[in-house]
Amino acid sequence: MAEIAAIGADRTRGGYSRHVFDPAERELREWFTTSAERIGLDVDVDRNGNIWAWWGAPADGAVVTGSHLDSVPGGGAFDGPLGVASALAAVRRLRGEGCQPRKSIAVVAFAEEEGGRFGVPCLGSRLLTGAISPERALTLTDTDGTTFADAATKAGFDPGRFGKDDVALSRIGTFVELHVEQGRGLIDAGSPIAVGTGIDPHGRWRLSFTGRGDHAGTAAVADRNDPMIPAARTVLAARAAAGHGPRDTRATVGKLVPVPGGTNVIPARVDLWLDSRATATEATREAVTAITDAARAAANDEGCHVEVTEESWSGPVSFDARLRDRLRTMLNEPPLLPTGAGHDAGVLAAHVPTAMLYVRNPTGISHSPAEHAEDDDCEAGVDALAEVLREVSL
Ligand code: HGY
Ligand code: MN
Ligand code: MN
Ligand code: MN
Repeated sequence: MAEIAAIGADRTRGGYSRHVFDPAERELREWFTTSAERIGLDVDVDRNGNIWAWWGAPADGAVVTGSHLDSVPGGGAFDGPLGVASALAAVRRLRGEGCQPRKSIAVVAFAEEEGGRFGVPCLGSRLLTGAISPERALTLTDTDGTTFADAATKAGFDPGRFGKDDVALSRIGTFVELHVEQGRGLIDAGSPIAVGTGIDPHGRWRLSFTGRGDHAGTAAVADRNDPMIPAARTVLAARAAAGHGPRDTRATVGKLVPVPGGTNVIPARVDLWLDSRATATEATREAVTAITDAARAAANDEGCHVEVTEESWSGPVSFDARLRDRLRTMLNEPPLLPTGAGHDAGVLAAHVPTAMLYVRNPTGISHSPAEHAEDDDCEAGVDALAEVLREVSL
């Protein structure tokens, strides 16, 4: 992890900003390729921008491990890269021990897991599995208006080849993702590692409020149609729809963009993005309905209009019970951990036997520079992953 500590450091927001095909992420891709080749793996980039490092010929039924290299804006150092670095370290250890796996082993880094640039999470694994159409993916745009197609072309990919990759998918016999924990479960359990049970359903919605832009100093309030007002009421409605416990319904507005965005300008439009999650689909959907109903009522009160668009949905995930229990047995019964955080493992779980390992985060905070993992807990994660790869590849 130290080797990449300077890549994508965000001087203005703190933490790291590493987004698909941007300079920082491309530097991380180079780090991954160099590190993998240094331990004797063969690196291959698939048509959807995911990078694969192979120990043994790419063959069906391989044991695959890995995670992602990209981050949220101003994110922590461990979310994603810890899984990739631990996978490389585990493979290096097994090779150093002279391990002779019967199945090929691959380390993968999936593209745009956070959706930090183009808005849809797990874009690389969704493209691989067909969970998103290439048509929709290629037209996604970033805040500069650059399309995913243009960014991919600039990075040397052929947009015409993006899409479901049955060959790559058939090669995955088992997928195990190691990830820093994004919560307090392992702090409370007093354990360095845990085995994942599943992922809460969650989605992202874009709400665009349109009103009438005007001058902040001359437009009387009585005459205003200010989209910031219904946007602000929607933020409060999100909090009102959420529960307060760690496994209750969650609703978050982390991104709100007034247009044009001048201090002395009543915005013409305000876009906000809602992230909602719960342990059950119904609860998530109920929260979103309550929030969008409140948004429409607030827009109406202010003489504004609101357009609601579902940008992504990830249904509830339960990891393969047999594989989960097999990992638990071989790792001396570490705690089991549900999570509200999405992962590429959540996308793959619908297609191949999938498991997750978590490493303790002593702050319990993630998607923030405060995210952390201690060296000896990271070591425990590599020990566990090496054990799993050794067992599952025999
Ligand atoms: O948003 C998430 O849950 C994940 O970090 N992509
Ligand atoms: Mn994340
Ligand atoms: Mn992650
Ligand atoms: Mn003026």
